Amino acid sequence: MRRLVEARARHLGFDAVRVTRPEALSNLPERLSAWLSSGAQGEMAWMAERSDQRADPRALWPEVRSIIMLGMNYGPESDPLDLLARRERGAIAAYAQRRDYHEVIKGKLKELGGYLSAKGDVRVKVFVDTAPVMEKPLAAAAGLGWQGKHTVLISRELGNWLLLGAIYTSADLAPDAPEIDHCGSCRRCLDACPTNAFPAPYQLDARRCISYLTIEHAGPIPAEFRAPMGNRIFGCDDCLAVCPWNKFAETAREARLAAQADLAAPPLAELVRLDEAAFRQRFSGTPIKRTGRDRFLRNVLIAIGNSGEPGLVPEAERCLADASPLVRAMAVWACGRLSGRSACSGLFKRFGLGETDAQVLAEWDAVLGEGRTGRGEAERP
Ligand code: B12
Ligand code: SF4
Ligand code: SF4
Repeated sequence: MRRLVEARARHLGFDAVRVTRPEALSNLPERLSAWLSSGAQGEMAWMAERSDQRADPRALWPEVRSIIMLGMNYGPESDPLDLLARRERGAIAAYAQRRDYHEVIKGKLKELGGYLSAKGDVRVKVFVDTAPVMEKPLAAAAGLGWQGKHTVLISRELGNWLLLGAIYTSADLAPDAPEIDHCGSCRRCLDACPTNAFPAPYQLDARRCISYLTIEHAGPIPAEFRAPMGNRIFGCDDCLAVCPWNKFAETAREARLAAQADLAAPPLAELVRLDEAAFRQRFSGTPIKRTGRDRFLRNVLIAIGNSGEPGLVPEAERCLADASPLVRAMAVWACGRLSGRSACSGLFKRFGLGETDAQVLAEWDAVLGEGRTGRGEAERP
């Protein structure tokens, strides 16, 4: 049965397949609860909901006897770090420059699950990303790779450009041995992080991670992270890109995960002009649609503020009149960075005098100097 499943998985386009047992993860409840009680999950309240099920596959589904862990390679064609110097362009994380992997992998997991159930009295449940399942520790227990100091799963054969999926099954399948840690004394990923998001090796404080800030976080991005974001407008690949184990990585072989050329280095000047309809049309079927237009423009405006490009000043100024307070707030920041305080005094008279949103006014205050917007103490957020 195991051999058949493996062959079928490869035929479906998975690059790695291994098996573990639910009882293999004995230390997960403590590790997950330590992470949650430190608050590292930020606004991702769903990480704490059903945490008992997340940390123990049997609590999610008591029938589970074996867990098939699958990996699909999405190795980028060029080094993602190269794009960070092109400041008038937006840098989108490699996984998001292609079709939404949830759709691609879920379809294949269902096919594999169906194949398994057809072999006898076997029940299956398939998961990718969104269920309360800890895919990285499960994949490590199954020997697919190990969790590096950046916490992402690395395979000796494929590097760290791997997306994961899981099949819980009632079938008894022979488990694989877990992979051991091959990080050694290396700490390249920890040193590469632009926002110091690792309080210690193997631990990530999501609240400081650009991936979290640009995708999961809802409001204005805290000021201390805006400059380090550079031109990263959706996710971040820095800690992944520097890992030496990528020397074995190959480019994605699954055709549906091929990178889309127009997402490789999109001009910020183009992205900042997207309205709701154009945003939906441009990013339909990709992971980017998830943030919605306003949050995406928030990220683009931060990149514009970091660009140092005088040509982008009119674009940032136009957004001072945007209907979304979040976009207006980041437009104020971008104008402050590009044009400086005295130019912004004039802009405040044109765009800011009728402003009522507390977040936007706080950004004007930060650019013009406390109290320059004429608000009293009681009005400040
Ligand atoms: C929440 C989440 C995030 C959050 C938090 C990330 C995180 N590290 O937890 C944010 C939004 C920041 C994020 C970012 C990214 N994510 Co994400 N994310 C998830 C999600 C939904 C849950 C992860 C989770 O359970 N976190 C909770 C913490 C507690 O788990 P943990 O990292 O395993 O923590 C372990 C360590 O701290 C360890 N530990 C603690 N102390 C010690 C001490 C020692 C000595 C050791 C050895 C270990 C150790 O124990 C903990 C438990 O195992 C998974 C999908 C899923 N359902 O699993 C995808 C997932 C992890 N993400 C993925 C990806 C691709 C990314 C990004 C690369 C996207 C991008 N380019 O922007 C970045 C990578 C950032 C990074 N360095 O992690 C992939 C990773 C694939 C892989 N090869 O591992 C996943 C698996 C999605 C998928 N289906 O493919 N993500
Ligand atoms: S994804 Fe970027 S910000 Fe997040 S931990 Fe890695 S390097 Fe740091
Ligand atoms: S960069 Fe070095 S420390 Fe970080 S995950 Fe890769 S091997 Fe481990």
